[in-house]
Amino acid sequence: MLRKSILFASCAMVASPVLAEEASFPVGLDFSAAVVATGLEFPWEVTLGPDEHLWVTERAGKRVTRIDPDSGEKSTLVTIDEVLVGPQHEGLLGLALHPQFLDGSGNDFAYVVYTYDADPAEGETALDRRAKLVRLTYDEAAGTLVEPLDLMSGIPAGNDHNAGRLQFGPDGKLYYTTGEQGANQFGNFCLPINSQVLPTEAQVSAADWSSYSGKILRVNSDGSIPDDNPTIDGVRSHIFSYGHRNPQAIVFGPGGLYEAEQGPKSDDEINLIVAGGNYGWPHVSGFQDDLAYVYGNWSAAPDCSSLTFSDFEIPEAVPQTSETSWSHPDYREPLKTLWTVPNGYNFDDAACDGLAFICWPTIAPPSVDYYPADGAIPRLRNSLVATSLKNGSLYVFPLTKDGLHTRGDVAQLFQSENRYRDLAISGDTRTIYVSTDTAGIVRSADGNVVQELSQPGAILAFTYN
Ligand SMILES: [Ca+2]
Ligand SMILES: [Ca+2]
Ligand SMILES: [Ca+2]
Repeated sequence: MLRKSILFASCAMVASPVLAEEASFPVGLDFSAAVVATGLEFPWEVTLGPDEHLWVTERAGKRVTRIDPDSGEKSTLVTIDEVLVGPQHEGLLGLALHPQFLDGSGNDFAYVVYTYDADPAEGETALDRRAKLVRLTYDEAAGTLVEPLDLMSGIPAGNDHNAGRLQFGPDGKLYYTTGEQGANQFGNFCLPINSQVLPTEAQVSAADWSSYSGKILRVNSDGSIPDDNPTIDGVRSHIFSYGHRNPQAIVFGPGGLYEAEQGPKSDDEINLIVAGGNYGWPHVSGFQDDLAYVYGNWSAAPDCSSLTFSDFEIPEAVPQTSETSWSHPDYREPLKTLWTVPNGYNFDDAACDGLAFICWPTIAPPSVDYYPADGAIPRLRNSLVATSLKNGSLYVFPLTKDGLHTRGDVAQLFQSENRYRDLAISGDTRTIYVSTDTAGIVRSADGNVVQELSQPGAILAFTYN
């Protein structure tokens, strides 16, 4: 056994000033924690296959790795040289296994999303960053993924917020999330946010996917557009929903398709996704309440590149609009926000070691899973479980029976000094596997900024005793 025992806080209450009144219950769960595997290069997706093994993408390692969760034994199924790797957001991202994988029907396909340079001849100085959806075939006897087949390519990508989660729906369609590439902030502050931009009929006919930023796509397993996708603004495309920021997290559950989305300085969102829904970004963050957010459109400022970006002050040259000045017939509010704060909230906390973002009232959720109503762990039943990159924790969102709403308290579990990237639930529902980033910054339980992670590049297992 390669497992090592490690010490974790088994549970903690939510430390949010806004949710203080909701953070009242002790979870009282009895878990043990173990390290299943280490030495992974930014493990990104972890998914449990029908072979009872963990299928893991390594974002920076460009590999799909198969791990025996009991012994920790690893094998590389494929290394994809074409993958373009960056410090945080570029590389080998989502993975989904065909719903009939290894059932004898011949559909032994693994689907992956990754970033690549669409113009490699230009070399490193002129990266044309794009993303693609590729199908691989599993050769079980050889233990390899072979015969790569491009299903969609030329999808917008950048050096920030590429989302990239893949999930099969109960309808047999692939759901694929795309980010807004971190447009309108930091080094990309003069790039427009395209989350509200929709394709024309001519673009769809020409397989021009350049408007697929800040979207959730619904795709046939051969890459084509499903006949029953929504017609949005008169055009049917791969787009299932739009108006997203960085929608890295999706999962199906009793209410349909759930999504967790990373907000700007506040207001991460939990959404229930409907066909053709507009989720508001960048006009609205969280609820349409004009609290601690206005849309400052830097790209619309005259001579944007002469400006200096600030997260705290929007210059007069940058057009600003309030949330409530925007409306759209298909707008959908979130189920929940983490967290909404009042106007005047101090986002530039001097106590945060010059790394104010780590103290912002968000959790940065990169993945979400559904814990079944008949699962073994009573307190998690019929809940969404999201990972947090900033707080090294899982967050638990109980659902109403019909799954259409969240209810009651949000619990924070298993806090450690790690960035939790993705999770998977074991077949017996007693163990939650979590992948951790290889490097990065987190906030510890006592509120300090931590730059050295305790279990980097690992798969952790939290087992209910
Ligand atoms: Ca997963
Ligand atoms: Ca929204
Ligand atoms: Ca708001």
